[in-house]
Amino acid sequence: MFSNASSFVEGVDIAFFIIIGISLVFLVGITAAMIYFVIKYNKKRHPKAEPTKDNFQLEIFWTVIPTLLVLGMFYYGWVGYRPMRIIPNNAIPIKVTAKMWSWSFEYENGKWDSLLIVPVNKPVKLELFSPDVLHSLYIPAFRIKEDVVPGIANVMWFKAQKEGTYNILCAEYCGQRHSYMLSKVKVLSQDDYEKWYNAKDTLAEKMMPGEIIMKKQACIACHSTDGSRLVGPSFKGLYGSKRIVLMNGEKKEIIADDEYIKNSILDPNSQVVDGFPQGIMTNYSGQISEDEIKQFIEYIKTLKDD
Ligand SMILES: [Cu+2]
Repeated sequence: MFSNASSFVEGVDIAFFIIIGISLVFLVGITAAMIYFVIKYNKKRHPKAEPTKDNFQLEIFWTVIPTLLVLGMFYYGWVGYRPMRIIPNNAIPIKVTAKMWSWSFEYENGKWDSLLIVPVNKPVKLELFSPDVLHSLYIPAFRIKEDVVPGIANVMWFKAQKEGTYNILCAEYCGQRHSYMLSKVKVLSQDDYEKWYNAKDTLAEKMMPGEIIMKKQACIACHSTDGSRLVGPSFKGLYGSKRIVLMNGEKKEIIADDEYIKNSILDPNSQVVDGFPQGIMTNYSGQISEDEIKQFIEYIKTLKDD
């Protein structure tokens, strides 16, 4: 009956179906009773009202039964929920960064990816981190969801039980591109996982340090590198170009040089390019070092107009 994609599926689904089942019984029962009473106590058939008072048996009945039902719902909810809060000591720790509007996953050996890659049948602990606003990591197939709160070190864990690929969504409205804040969990066999984990990151080796920073910092959630328009201006052809920015409400022409790019990272809303939404970008001071900004600018220089 259950997909068993994670070890939580059964417990959560049982609680879900019990609550839905009880609700359905009440929906049908109450509706049927209403219709029955409307017919039976219709004025033509029953012209004189006869109020009922103090029915001790009935009062006991409607106190005890609902109490047992809600306690039952609580019990199954608790049984399904409790294991989610008990994290096994041997769980593989993965640091999750949720940022407007992308996910990144960092492993113990420094490896990182925009996909969550995990071995099958091994507990995995996700340490949730957000530098900007509230997000929520939601993996429907695993029946888990947890808020990612700036300033709070939330954790969640799971044990995937079936190889395959499952959706990750952000379940907390976090701004303009919230609905694009998607990723996937890839559940691999132990062997494939180890191969992936220990493999040299050939893709990262081919990238300039600045490009890796750009991906890690999720700049590409809002800025393209191919000239297409997203939430913010594209990086393509940016370096050295002239642009009109709004500074303190006034339009001003500037050249996109090192100083401008650095300022756009550390204090982005002091100079938003004319025609783009104001006040959307969070400032990255404290999240990116001076050296990283330099490497980033070196990379931006390579994105020339055709
Ligand atoms: Cu989000």
